[in-house]
Formats: sequence, structure tokens, C-alpha cells
Amino acid sequence: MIWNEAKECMSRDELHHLQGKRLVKTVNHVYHNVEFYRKKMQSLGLEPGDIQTADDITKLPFTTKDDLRDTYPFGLFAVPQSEIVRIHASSGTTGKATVVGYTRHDIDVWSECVARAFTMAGLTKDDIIQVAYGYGLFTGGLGAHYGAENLGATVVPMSTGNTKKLVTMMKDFGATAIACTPSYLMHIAETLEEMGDIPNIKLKAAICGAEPWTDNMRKQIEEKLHIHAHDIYGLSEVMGPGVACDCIYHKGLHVYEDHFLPEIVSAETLKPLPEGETGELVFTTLTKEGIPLIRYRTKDLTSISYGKCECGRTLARISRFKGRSDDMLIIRGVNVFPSQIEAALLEMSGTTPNYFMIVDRVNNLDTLEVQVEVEERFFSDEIKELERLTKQIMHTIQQAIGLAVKVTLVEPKTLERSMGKAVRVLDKRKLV
Ligand code: DLL
Repeated sequence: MIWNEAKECMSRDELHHLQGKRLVKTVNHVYHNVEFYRKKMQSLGLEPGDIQTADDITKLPFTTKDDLRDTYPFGLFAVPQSEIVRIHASSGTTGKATVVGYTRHDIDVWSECVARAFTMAGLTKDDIIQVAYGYGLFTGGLGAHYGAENLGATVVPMSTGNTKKLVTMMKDFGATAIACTPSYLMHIAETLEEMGDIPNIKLKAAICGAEPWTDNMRKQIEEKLHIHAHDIYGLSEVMGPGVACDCIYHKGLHVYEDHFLPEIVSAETLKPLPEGETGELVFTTLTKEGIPLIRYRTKDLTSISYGKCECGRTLARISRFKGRSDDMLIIRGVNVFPSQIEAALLEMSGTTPNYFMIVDRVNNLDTLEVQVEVEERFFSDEIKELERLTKQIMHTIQQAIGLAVKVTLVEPKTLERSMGKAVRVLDKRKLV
């Protein structure tokens, strides 16, 4: 039985009705308790009564990360501080942290969403789940932890930091699932290989997210570790991990639409886009009390489909993320996403998804160097073989992104490994 069939398989009409009811409640809540929203709505001549159904969503104003920063730390909270039982924050690389607060009810909803995501990945109370997202202000560790507990599974709160210890415990405890970033899981897989321990583990599933990864990377992880790997999405502003997750059919990530109302809009015009078109993902929270958000612009680029999935769920699906609009590099006028490089490398043999991009400007011209880790054997073979592979990689990347690149091959395990969100780009143009 699907763990939460009643919520995940209701008809689209029932869901639409539920979303409308919850939207009305949320709009009233923010209008009466958050000055920022009251003023914004008043400036548009809107009153809570103007919002009657989920279709009225487009009347409402957008919220951005800057709005959270401008009201730092607690300006968008909709309940007294005494009702807040937890704070999380994302530091970001620039500017002030964005701070979010949860009521007890918010924590309950969050842990239920994550438990539903784990269920989608086939996990039950009988599983032993190692949580290897960072614990702390980042939502990954505690979010996954509470979800696993809600499911009734046995949680091993590893956090990040000591990969050998993680691998030893994975083996000794008979862990059946792991939750961590996909790049960290690749590093864990390398460590398991080095220790000769892949045959000694009982892992059957991984729940990976917090950064973009390609479907080919998923398949590579699955083959290497003989597991199923699932994509889990979320962001701290909206809740944390567990806003969406993919089921065993891997045909997009199911959004928990009973709690979050998704829209896809054009990043330029902010107008809603039709089903199937790629644009910016926008969320309105439908049940959050602590910091409800109206039409929050995630900057994440994806498309949505409302067709019923083979798994039986009626929840809308968003496609695997290409990246964030602010991760996109513009090199010599061409838009490039790091995930395009990863996809190109994974189509070839002899390469690994470990790469690093260096963007620079020389004599007013943008340059792109891609450092790629390749298998050991290329360094012991004849130099000609290395040259051939360099040319082949150069050609494949060039085809994928439409730009000439310099490719530098490096030996295995040369590039820095990440235990959290991987850093894949150094844009030297920003340093001058
Ligand atoms: O990364 C929450 C999370 C933790 C999600 C653990 C999944 C697993 P933030 O630090 O606020 O929260 O970063 C949110 O990370 O807007 C996306 O750009 C990116 N992101 C998260 N999950 C995915 C994913 C957490 N599955 C930002 N695929 C989001 C692609 C993802 N990008």
C-alpha cells in the first residue's frame, strides 16, 4: 500500500478544491499578521476576500529572496516568536542570511512530507537510514532526520565530515538507505570501492538532493552501488527537503501539492507558462504557519506536468532541474549550465562526473577551461591516448554547449570532493 494514498492520489478536482480552501486561509493569515504582505496587497488594491479559489493565485504579488533579506531576520514571520520552535537559515554566498521559522505544526507537516518522500523511494519503518546531509542551520540534516523518524525507520544521524567512519558504520549497522547530496554519494561510492566494501553493504536506496544532478549520474550511482537513487527537492524558504520527490518510475518529481501550490512562470515576463514549458518555479505555501510565502520565486528552472503517473499518484510532476537561473553562466553570450557539462561527460567512457569549470576573461574575450578527472589507465598509457581523449572530450562538450573550450585532464581524485553542495565553477570574471 502507498503510505499516504489519500493525499497523493486524490482527483485533480478534489486537489484543486483543497488548494483553494487552504490558499484562502493562508492569504487571510498573512494579510492579518505580516505587514509586508498587507502593504503589498493594499498597494494592488487587493483584499483577502478577492481570493476565493486556487485560480485566483495570479492576482497575488510575488515574493523574492531579497524580500526575506530586507526583512531580516524575522520580518516575514506570521506568528509570535513564542510559537516558533525552530529556526533554520541559508547563508548564501553573498548578502545576509535568509532566516525561516517553524511552528510545531510546521515541523509536523515537514516531517510528514519527508516521510512521504522516503516512502516514494520504497522505504518503510524496517529500514535503517543514514542521514549524511549536514546538520545545523542547513535544512538537509534535521529535515531528513525528522522525516525518517516520522516514518518509524531507524535513523543514523551521521551528518558530514568523516567518510571512512560513515562507510564503516554503513557496513556494521547494515544501513539500507542513505540521504545525502548526489556529489557526496559519488565520493562515498569511491571510498567504498577503495575499501573493497561494496559487496559488504546492504544499501538499497539513496535519497539525494540539494543540488542539480543529471539522470545519467543517477544511473551511474545506481549501477555502482546496486541501489535505487531518488531525487528529492526542496528549499529552506519554502520548507526544506521534501517539497517534491521522484517515485520508482523516475519521470519527474511529484510535488506535495496539498501543501505547496506550484506555478511555472516566464522569468522575464513573470506570466504563467503552459504545461510542459520550462520556466521559473514559483511556490505558494498552503499550510505553513511560521513563515507562509506567497508566490515565492525559487529561481529554479523546470517544467510541470499534471498527467497521472504510472505509480498511481495524481500529484503534479516537475522535471529534473537543469539548474538555477542564477547558476547559469553567460560565456561569450552563450548560456551555459554546469549540468550540461556533467551530462556530456557521463555520455562518454573513461570520464567521471568529477569536473571543475574555470571561466576567465583574457583580452576582453571570455574563456572556459574544464578540468576533468579521467580513469587512471589514461595516464599510464601512451601520451597519444591522452591526447585523443582530450580532443574527444573537447568535441563532446563543444557540441553540448556550442562553445569552444579548453579541456585539461587530471588524475583520479585530484579535484576537491564535497560533502555538501558541490562547487563546480570558479568565475574569475567576478573577482576583478
Ligand atoms: O538544499 C534543501 C534540501 C536539502 C533539498 C536536502 C534536498 C535535500 P537550500 O539550501 O535552501 O535548501 O537550497 C535550495 O537547492 O532552490 C535548488 O536550487 C537546489 N536544490 C535543492 N534540491 C535540488 C534537487 C536545500 N533535487 C536550492 N535538484 C534550491 C536540483 C536542488 N537542485
